[in-house]
Amino acid sequence: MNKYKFSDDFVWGVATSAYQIEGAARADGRGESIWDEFCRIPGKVVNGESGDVACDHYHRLEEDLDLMADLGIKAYRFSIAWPRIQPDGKGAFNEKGLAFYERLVDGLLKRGMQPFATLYHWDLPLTLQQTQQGWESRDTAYRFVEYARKIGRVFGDRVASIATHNEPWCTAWLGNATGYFAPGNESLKKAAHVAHHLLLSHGLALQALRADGVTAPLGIVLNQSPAHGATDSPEDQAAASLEYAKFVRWYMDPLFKGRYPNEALQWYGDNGPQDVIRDGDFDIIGTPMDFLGINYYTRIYASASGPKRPPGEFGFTDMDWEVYPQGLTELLTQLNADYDLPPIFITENGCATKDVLENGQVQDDDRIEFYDRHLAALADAVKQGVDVAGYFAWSLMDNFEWASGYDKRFGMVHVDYATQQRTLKDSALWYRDAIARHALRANTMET
Ligand code: IFM
Repeated sequence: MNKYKFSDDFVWGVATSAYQIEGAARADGRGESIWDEFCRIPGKVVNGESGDVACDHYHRLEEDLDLMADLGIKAYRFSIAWPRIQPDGKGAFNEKGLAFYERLVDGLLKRGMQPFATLYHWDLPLTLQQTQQGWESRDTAYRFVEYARKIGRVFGDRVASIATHNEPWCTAWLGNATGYFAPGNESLKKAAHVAHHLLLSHGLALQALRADGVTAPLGIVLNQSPAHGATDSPEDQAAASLEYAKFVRWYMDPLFKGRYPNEALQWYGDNGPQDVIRDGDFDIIGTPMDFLGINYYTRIYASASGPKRPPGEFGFTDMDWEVYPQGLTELLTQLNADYDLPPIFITENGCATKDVLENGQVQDDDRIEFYDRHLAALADAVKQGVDVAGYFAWSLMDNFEWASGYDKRFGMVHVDYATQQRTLKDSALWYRDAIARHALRANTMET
């Protein structure tokens, strides 16, 4: 028996999102999103870049699907751009936008890959932001349900799963507390209100999709990390506990326990969600899910005396995030102990590295090492009883990394943005091999 052999039905996938790869920002009736607008604000995105063209995936769909099939990918996690489907976020649906995702879903199925759809990966139709302050408004949750139901009606019997939201923490916190992401608000209260409406929209959408007879498994995707104090001091330990409550429990507790964590509520004080919570909301939010998606990149390293650099035993990525594979095992076993969970998918995991394309090759050994160690950490969690059904590498290809523009490369496929040429990095070849063998590199295996 080798130590890191995965079960035959383990889902090996790759992930992307619409705004980060599609480009074709004005094609076929697509409406504008808050990210189109945000990218136009000077200073918000590195080099003033945007997703206008990105990887031009919209026009290169067949080529990209072939590439995935050649790698032996079993499942593809993508997001649907709400502004392509419903340009103003309410009212008429856009048949041409739907047709693109029909080609995508059918193209995956034809090639034997499972489509894992996400409804919202941050590209809110701009009209909803301009006319009703986007997710600050409870009504946006109902607009989301309308859009979700349309997707359910068209794709509900063809996709392998539907996730409502990708990383609501990013939408709420980075978009509304720090202003680092669209729409660029800097208000704690707005962030708390937005988070509540995102959770509400998730529960409402699940109920509506089920009532409509959608058979695909339904869930949500959360970005999560374990939190460690920089020292054993009670102050640092308390700081870690608070960060965990704000980052992980703020979403997990409402979804699985019907409340926000007190520790974080106290920290928010008057800026919390209390003004927008209505009777019955937690029952809606807690609607049972068929799966939970977890995106894992690094751990939280907390100190009561301000930011401290973690030790970085395995180094740091090009985002300057600490590589901390064992955090994935810790996170998964902790969640398993704290909540009554449905099956889990690791819906994103990966790293940005400084890749160089030379003689048609990208030697991204650090990325291979990263994937290898994290998959081993995942396997350790499975051994300890956590039900993990699959893993999606972030990302299939280099793409628009939000406020970091095109500077940060997360792909296992290199994209030359001037020519749109795709080149398999060494990590893609390694992944192809891992999928074929259902196992990791020889050096992490116990024979
Ligand atoms: O690129 C992002 C993705 O959109 C959401 N999860 C984290 C990735 C890397 O930052």
